[in-house]
Amino acid sequence: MADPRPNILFILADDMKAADLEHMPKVQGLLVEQGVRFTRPWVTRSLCCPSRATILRGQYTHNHDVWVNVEPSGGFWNFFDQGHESSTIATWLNAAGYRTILIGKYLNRYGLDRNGNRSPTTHVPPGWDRWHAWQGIYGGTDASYEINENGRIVTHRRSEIHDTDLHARTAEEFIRNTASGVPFFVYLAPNAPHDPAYFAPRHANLFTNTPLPRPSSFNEADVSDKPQWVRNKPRLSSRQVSTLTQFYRKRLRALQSLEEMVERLVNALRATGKLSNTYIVLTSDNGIYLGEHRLQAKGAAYNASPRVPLVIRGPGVPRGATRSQLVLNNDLAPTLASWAGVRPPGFVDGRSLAPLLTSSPPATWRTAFLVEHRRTPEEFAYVRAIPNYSAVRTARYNYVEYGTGEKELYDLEADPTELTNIFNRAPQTLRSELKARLDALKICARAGTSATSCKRAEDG
Ligand SMILES: [Ca+2]
Ligand SMILES: [Ca+2]
Repeated sequence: MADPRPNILFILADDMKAADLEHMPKVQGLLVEQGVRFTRPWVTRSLCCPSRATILRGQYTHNHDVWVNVEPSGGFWNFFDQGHESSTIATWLNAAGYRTILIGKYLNRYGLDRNGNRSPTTHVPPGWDRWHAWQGIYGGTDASYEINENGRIVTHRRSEIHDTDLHARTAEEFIRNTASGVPFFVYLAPNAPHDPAYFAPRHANLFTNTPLPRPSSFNEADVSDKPQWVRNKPRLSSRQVSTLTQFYRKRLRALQSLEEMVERLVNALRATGKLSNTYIVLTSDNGIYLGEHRLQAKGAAYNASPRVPLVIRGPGVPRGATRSQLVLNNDLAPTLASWAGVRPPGFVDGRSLAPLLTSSPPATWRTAFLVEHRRTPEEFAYVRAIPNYSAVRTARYNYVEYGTGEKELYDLEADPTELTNIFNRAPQTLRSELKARLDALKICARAGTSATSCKRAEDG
């Protein structure tokens, strides 16, 4: 008998900004207008590998303990050594009868040895029926990339097929070849638009004059309110702005392949009669700074890096709606689990978004969440430059405590681009309230302690 449970197509871009959606008309027509767009989606650690560990397990970083992209404090081997692969969204759904596939990026440094040297691997983690994961960093070199295709390492030349196009083909074949009545889960994680933002030759002439966005925080003129690590940064030079502009245009070109992939997969779902019973999610593992507050790259607490896009369409989801609740990458695994009728393990910190995808969402929702950062000596310079911090965000405030003792507080209603740190003039009651929320959140659900659950700490 046919299984009535819905299919899940989960698309995870790499370093995509929420504002990039404005340049993606196919995604607008096929996903945004057909479903719910979240206006306040965040990641709780804005760096690739930690965020992907969170997406796979539904936990805050301090609870999965994969802090960075590189071993020993992060990376694939850290996730592997902790045994995390034995319980992920893939194992939960697979055990419940879902047919599963991962396509694209798994975890940073998968396909490298523990010293970071190239070491192609045929390892396929539990829970995945089919496996098409890149080897190494950024999926390869300018000339080629290697993919572990179900235990066989295959080299593809970029001159023959762009990586996102290959992923689209793999996903389409999987969708078409999975028998009707067998629910499937596609975890589709293209490189786009991550640096170096490889794009297909057919998109080379697009966006040649598109200007770099310049929000009011762009190249912030006065950083005297900011902590030392930001004050140390000079204003961006015209040469740097030019480089960022070129990078921005390359990113938009790379995202055109993602646009076409979405269209191709929606068409395949429609042609096979599966579209009406498939949830499609589009999000990113983190955002990025393209000059905001003089910054580039990611990892800091200012909004452009922890803010991501999040769009969901599917059975029963209202069309063309928006939701402004605070939603997190922690919530993705429990949401997918709830669609599959699976109860997630007790270690999960996030909560299912399913109640927000009805026409009458609940009146109460989390009122705060944690954004966290630890630097380690082995990490990239842009990560090392940011002192350790823990931050609490509410609908109105962003409060950051650094390991240096420095503090920041932004009133997001009065100052949505975080230009003026008001910590020193904020009322003591507000400071105390935010500090109490932060203190509870930064240890929430810590194993082996009596710390309160993260859900409770978020609800306040
Ligand atoms: Ca990323
Ligand atoms: Ca300022």
